[in-house]
Amino acid sequence: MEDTIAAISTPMGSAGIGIIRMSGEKSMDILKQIFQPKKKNQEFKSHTIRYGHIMENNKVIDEVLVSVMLAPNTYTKEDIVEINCHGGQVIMKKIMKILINKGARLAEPGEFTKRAFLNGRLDLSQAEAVMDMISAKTERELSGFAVHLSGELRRKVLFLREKMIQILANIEVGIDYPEYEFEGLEESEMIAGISSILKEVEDLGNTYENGRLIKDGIKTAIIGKPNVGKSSILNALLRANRAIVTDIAGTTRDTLEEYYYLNGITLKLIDTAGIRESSDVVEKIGIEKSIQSIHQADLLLFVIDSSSDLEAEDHRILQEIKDKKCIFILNKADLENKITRDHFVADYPSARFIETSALTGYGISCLEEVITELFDLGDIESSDSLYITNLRQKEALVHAAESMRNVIASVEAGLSEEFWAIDLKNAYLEMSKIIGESLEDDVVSQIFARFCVGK
Ligand SMILES: Nc1nc2c(ncn2[C@@H]2O[C@H](COP(=O)(O)OP(=O)(O)O)[C@@H](O)[C@H]2O)c(=O)[nH]1
Ligand SMILES: [Mg+2]
Repeated sequence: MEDTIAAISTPMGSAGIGIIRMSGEKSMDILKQIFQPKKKNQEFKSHTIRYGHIMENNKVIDEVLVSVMLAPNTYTKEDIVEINCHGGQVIMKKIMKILINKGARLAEPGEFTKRAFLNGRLDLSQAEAVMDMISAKTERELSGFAVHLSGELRRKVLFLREKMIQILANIEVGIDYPEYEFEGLEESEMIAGISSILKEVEDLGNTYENGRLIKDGIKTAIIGKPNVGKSSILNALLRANRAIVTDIAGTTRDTLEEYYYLNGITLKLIDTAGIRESSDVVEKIGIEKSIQSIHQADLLLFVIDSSSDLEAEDHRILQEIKDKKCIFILNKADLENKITRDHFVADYPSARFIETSALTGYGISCLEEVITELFDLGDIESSDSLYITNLRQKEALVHAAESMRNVIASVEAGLSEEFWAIDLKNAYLEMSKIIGESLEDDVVSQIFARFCVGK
């Protein structure tokens, strides 16, 4: 952390402005060596912007604006200098080279935010929210991360931890001063206290499912036998000719994935190879992948050609999709129909049925309505509630809940208080991991390594 780090913080390419950022003790020193302000003989005041030129060997490299932010009120809590230069790749790389010649080091991915975390300006849940906000794909996703960034998750974790500590303190008194006739918590009070915390921990953990759907998208596999119109449905939803459509069965041989944004929700649409018996090696692998997609999907769009009778392949797929959230799409509604929902309702009473024609676009908006209804994740305005979006946080909550269940089991089994305390401390540590306390250094490094350079 003693190094002064530098990175290009804006995307590489051609843009009006590019920003190069520097953080660390030597930032000001380096700046003074390379920057010639228009108004000379003026002190650099914190949180001000100066106009001038970046110079090398008395030659002007670029005309720039420089923001100076002195420790400790900065993003990293260190001295930060931001150079707003012209946004060309050559210029930005040139200035970076000069900074490095003067003693700065190229920042690692996420290193500015890592410093913000290590210097105590952000907790880990907030640091993760910073990166998530940068990669957010929908407004709803964004608002969820904004809640994390504001420290809401941190406050919740601290609140639950505090409750654990109070109970722990009661247990420890009993352990440390057994000679006192200390009136600790009754066992029933103890169980009630832990149970209520446990409930909150579990509730928070359960928000992961929605959080995951919002963040990663609803995995939606379009399945069916060959030639029923799966790829055509994908194209109709995307309003683009993304997948190849022909009347030759077996055209789609590999799965194809596309993100699709619908009323604030994100679908990860997966077009699959039609499921049938095949001797073609490549097609066979594709079909294997289709079956896998069925099992991994959050939602299935089962496409049926309503103009022809059901075949063995349809029945095979019907077997695979039991217990899955599924919309039956009766496609080719523009042709004379042979199959209607009546063929399925008896066996799939909770399934949804939609008639479509991928050819004419009939029924597509109805399909979109049903998908929106099925995944009612709340509208954007009301989505400022707290939910967990990453697996790391979810796992910590699951472990904390496990430990608390162990405490309850120990109390009920009449084990001594030492056992209660061990598990409760463990639950406390797991909660701490969410905000980045009691995490090992290499785990922290791994988390930040996923960030982008310059943030
Ligand atoms: N009449 C009619 N033909 C369709 C419809 N949807 C797809 N098709 C045709 O059916 C054939 C197979 O379509 P495709 O999307 O490749 O099916 P896939 O094998 O399930 O992906 C193509 O010739 C499409 O033009 C539809 O709604 N009505
Ligand atoms: Mg296809």
